[in-house]
Amino acid sequence: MKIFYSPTSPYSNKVRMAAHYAGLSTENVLTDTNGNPQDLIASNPFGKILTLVTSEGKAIYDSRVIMQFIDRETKGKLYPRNAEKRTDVELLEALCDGICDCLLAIVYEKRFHPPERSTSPGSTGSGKRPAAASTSSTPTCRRPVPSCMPVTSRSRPCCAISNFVSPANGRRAALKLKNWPQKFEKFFPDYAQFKV
Ligand SMILES: N[C@@H](CCC(=O)N[C@@H](CS)C(=O)NCC(=O)O)C(=O)O
Repeated sequence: MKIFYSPTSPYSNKVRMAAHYAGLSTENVLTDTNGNPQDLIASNPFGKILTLVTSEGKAIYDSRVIMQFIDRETKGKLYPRNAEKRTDVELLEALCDGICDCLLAIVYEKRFHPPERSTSPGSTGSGKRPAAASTSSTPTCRRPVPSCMPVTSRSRPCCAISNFVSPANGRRAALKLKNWPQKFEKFFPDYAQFKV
């Protein structure tokens, strides 16, 4: 099983940590999407990472689809069996992914648009949404339990962006999230391997 990844991609890190946690062995192919790599584009029409290719050659893309695939492959090692708890974890994952989508949109806008065409981050929809999302009432994990692993390690960007968009909200979020990585590491001791 092969995965195209980049260490700086939050979706890549989510899936790579999940695969590691669930004990699914993968061949990891470091990929730079800027170079339009043909083997990636042949597997994912969006040319995005993370993309997984099974040993049978079936390409699977979008990190959330891959997460569900890994869960099935490992007989339910990632998500809770209880339907209500599972929905809560999937919602939390969607929330974190949504925050990452907004952050990426801001990064890409800064990277690829000349200043005169850029809108100020924070004044746009995607600039405001991560801050709102970070204080959302969506069910959240109160403890860093393993079933929350796919999403919890990505709380830090949420804190960073809300600080960027609104310093007052950001400080509150930062205080709440400050100790989260250490707590997370207790449940996922190999976290250090995935830090950029
Ligand atoms: N919804 C997708 C998002 C994937 C995504 O946006 N990946 C970024 C890297 S973090 C990417 O490949 N960007 C390159 C591009 O858009 O060309 C997922 O969850 O897999």
